[in-house]
Amino acid sequence: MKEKILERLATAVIDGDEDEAREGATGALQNQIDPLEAVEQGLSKGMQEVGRQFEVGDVFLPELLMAAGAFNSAMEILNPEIEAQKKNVTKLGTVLISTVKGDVHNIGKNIVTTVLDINGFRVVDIGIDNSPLVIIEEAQKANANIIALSSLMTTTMPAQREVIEVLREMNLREKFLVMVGGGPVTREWAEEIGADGHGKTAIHAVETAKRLMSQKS
Ligand code: B12
Repeated sequence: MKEKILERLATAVIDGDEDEAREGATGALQNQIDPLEAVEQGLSKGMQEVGRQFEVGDVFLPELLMAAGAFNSAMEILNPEIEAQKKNVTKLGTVLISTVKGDVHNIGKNIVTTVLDINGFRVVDIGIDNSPLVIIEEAQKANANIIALSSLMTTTMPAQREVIEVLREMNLREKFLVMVGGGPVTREWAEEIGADGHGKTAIHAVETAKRLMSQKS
């Protein structure tokens, strides 16, 4: 049953079918499937497949947009349930999150924001396509402990490095922990650019953020 529902969610994203995605999400909740599992094992699996089809030229931009629409329709139903898992703990720290300059992908960043939030972090999400200076200014305004940078394209990964370089130039590198993530981002990349941590998934982002905060104190 569970496998069927997760597959239904994946297929709804692949087909870019918003109604089907909403129904699949409702079905997941009715069957007590953990909403985060529905995201990671259902919707995201479908999105990976759409990405693969796009890469080999089987689908084009309109299909990506439709897939994103279906993904977000399901999220509207799953989000309240994800947020209901919110733990009433003292805030663990503040995270300023942004997708980097030149990059408009926000689905993964939004999930990371929600999952950090329900796990006790105060999260300030400044959206997409922000320059290093804007990210750093906003991090200062928010009094952030961690700057989290999302990048979905190999072409925008260098913008993560740029944020770290500008922090150094402004003598602010010690003030913020920097965590990077997004599809093509690896541990090796994080080490190469001198980030403090990285995460492959939203759950991993929470583990990394907690580890960074505990190392700090
Ligand atoms: C949906 C999508 C779009 C949508 C985005 C809609 C939206 N609102 O976000 C639209 C249609 C707008 C789009 C546009 C483009 N896209 Co696009 N897109 C995708 C697709 C299919 C899925 C991305 C996604 O949402 N995944 C689902 C989420 C849940 O996963 P995720 O983002 O990876 O996030 C998870 C983790 O990575 C992690 N995470 C994410 N961020 C962070 C941050 C931190 C700090 C941490 C710790 C963790 C973390 O946690 C998340 C949850 O577990 C990918 C394919 C792929 N394999 O990723 C291509 C892809 C990213 N796109 C691609 C391209 C080329 C483009 C365009 C240039 C196409 C064009 N010709 O215009 C434009 C770029 C516009 C721009 N300037 O940014 C390429 C990039 C290739 C490259 N160079 O690397 C990809 C890889 C497709 C491909 N295989 O070719 N795209």
